[in-house]
Amino acid sequence: GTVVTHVTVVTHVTFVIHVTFVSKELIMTTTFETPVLRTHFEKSVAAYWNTNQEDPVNLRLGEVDGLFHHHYGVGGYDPSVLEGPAETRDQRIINELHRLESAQADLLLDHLGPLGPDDKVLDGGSGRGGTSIMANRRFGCEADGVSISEYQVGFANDQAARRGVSDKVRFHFRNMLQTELPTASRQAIWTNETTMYVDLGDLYREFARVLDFGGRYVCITGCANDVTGLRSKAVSKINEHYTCDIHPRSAYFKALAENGLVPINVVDLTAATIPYWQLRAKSSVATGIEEAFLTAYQEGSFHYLLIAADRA
Ligand code: GPP
Ligand code: MG
Repeated sequence: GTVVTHVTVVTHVTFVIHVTFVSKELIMTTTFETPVLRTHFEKSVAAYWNTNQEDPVNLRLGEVDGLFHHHYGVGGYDPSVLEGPAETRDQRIINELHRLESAQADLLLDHLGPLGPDDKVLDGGSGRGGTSIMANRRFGCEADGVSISEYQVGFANDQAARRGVSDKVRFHFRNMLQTELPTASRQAIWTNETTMYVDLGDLYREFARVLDFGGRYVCITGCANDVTGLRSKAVSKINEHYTCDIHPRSAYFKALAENGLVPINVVDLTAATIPYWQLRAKSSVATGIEEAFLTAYQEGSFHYLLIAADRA
């Protein structure tokens, strides 16, 4: 048959119906143009990050050297920051917290490489851009970050512009469950404390699509302990505080395996992150969630984990 006519009907801006007449038959195909924010949950997560713009715990740390993070820290802190002249004590603690957060991002990148200037990476839930900027600085690679917060995307692109790396580091208002990046186009992907906002099956299906064969995925996350009965009171407090939904440890390995992502390294960072929370609890930028993290980690209901996996 021959195509007689072709009509495009746009309804509600969420999907497009193509109506094609072939001979006398009517053929209708529906192309879903999924919006970035699809569910009530995603809308409330985006609202949290769009309105949380005066957050000294992240802004004051970022101002130390212009790397703005939305994750926690690893490694022992220097106890001398708590002593010495009172008038500079606050800034010494801020500097030290920032050093531990940057050490966490460096550790993530250690598991991501080796990468070079011809490689392309994806930052799933890129926040204010810190880890992407560090990846480009270390490897010279191209980095695309996606976030469902338009405020964060704007902030992160501004940081890339200030550093003169906008040609290689770009942030997009997109959902990491639907990145719009070409299939097999990335040599590496990471999520730095962002997987508690999404369904892991949906996430790893998309990452398996976008990752090149042999590409590396690195995840740093907090997860609930299957062995001790999952969600404790302290873990529930963390979920409530951040509007997130912490997954059990087992859910990661199940979703990775189901999507051709094969773990090569699993590092339990729980002991390494406790000093960060102890110092943060003593700082002027404590937010009130410190005790819940310390309780959850110390009682063993919650782990801070790094998982590295290869796309097979
Ligand atoms: C830190 O972001 C990370 C999250 C909110 C995700 C939850 C992480 C878990 C391990 C459960 P942030 O740096 O914006 O947090 P804060 O403002 O408290 O420093
Ligand atoms: Mg923070």
